[in-house]
Amino acid sequence: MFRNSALRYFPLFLLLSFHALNADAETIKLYSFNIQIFGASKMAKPEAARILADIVSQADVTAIQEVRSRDIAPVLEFMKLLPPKYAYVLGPREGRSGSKEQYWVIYDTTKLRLAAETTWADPDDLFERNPLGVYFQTKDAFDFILINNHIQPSNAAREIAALPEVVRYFQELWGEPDVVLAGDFNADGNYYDETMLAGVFPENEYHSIITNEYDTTVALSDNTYDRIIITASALEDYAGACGVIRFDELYDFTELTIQPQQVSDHYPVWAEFFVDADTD
Ligand SMILES: [Ca+2]
Ligand SMILES: [Ca+2]
Ligand SMILES: [Ca+2]
Ligand SMILES: [Ca+2]
Repeated sequence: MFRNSALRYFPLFLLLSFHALNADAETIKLYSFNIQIFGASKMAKPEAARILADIVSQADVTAIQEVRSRDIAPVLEFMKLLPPKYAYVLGPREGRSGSKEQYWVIYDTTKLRLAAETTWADPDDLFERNPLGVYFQTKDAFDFILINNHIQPSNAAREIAALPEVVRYFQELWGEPDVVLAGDFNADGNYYDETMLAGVFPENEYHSIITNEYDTTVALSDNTYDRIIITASALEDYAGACGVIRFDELYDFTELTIQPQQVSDHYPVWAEFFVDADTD
């Protein structure tokens, strides 16, 4: 009896854990990184630029926040530090004041095809920096929308509460349910009560990958400003691996003339996705 039922459940167990056990299953690595006031002065620190480029070169796609430059030259200069397989999407200059920021998405063209990109029009002016949506297709089944945000700290509760509307907009626009929300949500500390996220992104519709216990700041303070949140349909695509990249520990700063804070005040956050598990 026992033997029979054990046998009956064995194939189901194998099926469910196939991807988790198969280290060879092809995946893509997605990063989100606030690179803190990116422009000519950051590029004038070659050590900082080189570390940023080294980090981005290890991802298949990186959602970058805080490009702050009137001129595209620093962006073009940075791209030259990357292998030529990388291309990018640069959003429009966003912001209510004179201080403008652009979203930047850098992706590996051998892994991802850019299907569409556009900025949320924000008809009620809810966002300081209107989120950028980018629709990607992998060579295999997985296709998804990446939404890049940099939430305004002083208005975090209102902007974060509006994100599900942005998700639905892009889902309908491109007929694609899989959404990866990534960026600097400023969703912790004095800006935001992180326990509110569970209400904005309920478990039956969303899955939080970078959860409240992660520290995404280089400073000694412990805050989960940077987040990756996916829609429920993308849970089948999530490979279960995620984290924070502690570049202050990965690179030997005692050998350098800069401090980790001159690279950025944020750590990158990352998540890995299967390319062949997508059913929608
Ligand atoms: Ca899909
Ligand atoms: Ca936290
Ligand atoms: Ca910290
Ligand atoms: Ca899916």
